[in-house]
Amino acid sequence: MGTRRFTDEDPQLDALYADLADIDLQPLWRLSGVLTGEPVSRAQPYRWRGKQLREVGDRAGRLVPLDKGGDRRVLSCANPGLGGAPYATPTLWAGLQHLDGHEYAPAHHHTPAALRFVFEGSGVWTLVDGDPIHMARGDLVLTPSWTFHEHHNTTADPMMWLDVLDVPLVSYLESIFYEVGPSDEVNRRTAARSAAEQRWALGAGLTPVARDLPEPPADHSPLLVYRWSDTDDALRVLAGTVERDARLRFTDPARGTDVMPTMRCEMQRVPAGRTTTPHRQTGSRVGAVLNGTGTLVIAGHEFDIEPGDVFAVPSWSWLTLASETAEDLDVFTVSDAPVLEAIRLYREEWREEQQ
Ligand code: 1HN
Repeated sequence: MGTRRFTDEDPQLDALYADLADIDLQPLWRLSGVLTGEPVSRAQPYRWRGKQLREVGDRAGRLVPLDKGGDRRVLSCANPGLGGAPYATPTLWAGLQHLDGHEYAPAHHHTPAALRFVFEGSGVWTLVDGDPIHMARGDLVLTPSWTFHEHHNTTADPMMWLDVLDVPLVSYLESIFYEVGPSDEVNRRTAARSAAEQRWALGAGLTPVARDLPEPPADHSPLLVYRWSDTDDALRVLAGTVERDARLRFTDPARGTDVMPTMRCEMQRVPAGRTTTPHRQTGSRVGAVLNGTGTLVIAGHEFDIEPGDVFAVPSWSWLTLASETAEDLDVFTVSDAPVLEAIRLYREEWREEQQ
């Protein structure tokens, strides 16, 4: 008997429960919580402080060497509601990666998709299937499922960035595959502009046409990096036209869809002194503060935020962002919304305040 045994005062019913347990069956009429009126998340609304992440990241950099085996020096944001799992939300991994000056993290690939978001610094190159992508502050870099990726630091200074992956989702679906790179060769290539940008970041709405151009990959955006200068310009223009906050979605330039099948990436600018309309959606989100300070309210829990902070928003939890008056608040978010949309479970709503 491996399953739960229910009991009852009626000896006949009790005997039934004993027999059910013997053959690993459970009576639905005794189970509670199978269906809830609306989503209930085990994840807690949570905020990790950028200052603390930087401090412990630096210490890990001094104490923990990078092994040759493809290891990464990563500190995972572990949501206290998730029973000790190293996950920020039930579907998303968020972690801070530290690469020392001149260090090299060798190539590997895995079925979980990853993205990098840079809070500060520059000088690390991530090679995605050999294409060298320079990483700098505010950049979003994609390493889609099963693409080989390696990181190397050309400077003498350490660099840290945020990694977000769909590891918990792929793990739950029992579909993790992982392999180290095809050779031990250390590839320290650099390039002024990645091949992906030379083809897919020519300018808004401009797509190259030639007989010999390969088709874009079917499963993810062919553009592997979204530069902060472009995002910042777009936010500035958009913020000038909206009442409250400007929100941009990072999209596949070939198809207009989300950048990867499992993760939606957005950047939100809350102009100085403004507050967003409370919003909630099914599925969970991870947020990262790039600029500005303010207040974050998740399901009634209030957190002050500043650059470098990372936060977790559980499914169906109201989220409000308020910037302080001094400067604009720029927040990067990742959600599992493309997955929920694909299986028709996505819902969202805004709460218009009564005034
Ligand atoms: C991974 O492969 C990287 O390659 C970073 O940089 C974080 C977290 C969980 C599993 C694999 C990387 C990761 C990871």
